[in-house]
Amino acid sequence: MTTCSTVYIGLGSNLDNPIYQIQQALLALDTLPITSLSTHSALYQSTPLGPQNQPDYINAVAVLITKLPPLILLTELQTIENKQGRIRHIQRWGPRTLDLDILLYDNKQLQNTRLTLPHPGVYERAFVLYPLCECAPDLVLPDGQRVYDLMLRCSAIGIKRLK
Ligand code: ROI
Repeated sequence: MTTCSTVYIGLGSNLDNPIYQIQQALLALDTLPITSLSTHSALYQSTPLGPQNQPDYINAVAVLITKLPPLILLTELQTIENKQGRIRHIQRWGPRTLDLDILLYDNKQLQNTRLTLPHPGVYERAFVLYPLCECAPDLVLPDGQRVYDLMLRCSAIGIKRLK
């Protein structure tokens, strides 16, 4: 018998109607096998991290309850990204139609060529921490840090919660 895991997914888009892309991705997450979408944050608009000559991003965080193991879940997320027209470019940190990152998978710590858990962005990126804290303000990372404290320490400049 496999037990259920709680997984936090970071969503991001800055191409081809980003709000629509995020809404479609939330619907797609809810249809994954042996998985349910527990909740999700509001949508946030954020200035790009990386090259500035690209549109603002729309970001959100979703909480999944799943029996899919991490690497199977990762493959499922990549399938959703590809279906929503993601093209992988050579430019590092360039614009994208849809990015789905596994931020946290229970308290797992993992480092291999395909996946690093927790996602490094969880420690410092406002566009991850603000929506994450909305979903789980009491969440504690595997190293004992509270996401709420990390959020307070990072600047809110360039990030706006959408109504
Ligand atoms: N910048 C913002 N604001 N939001 C993102 O989701 C995002 N994703 C990325 C890079 C290019 C690093 N910058 C981003 O992959």
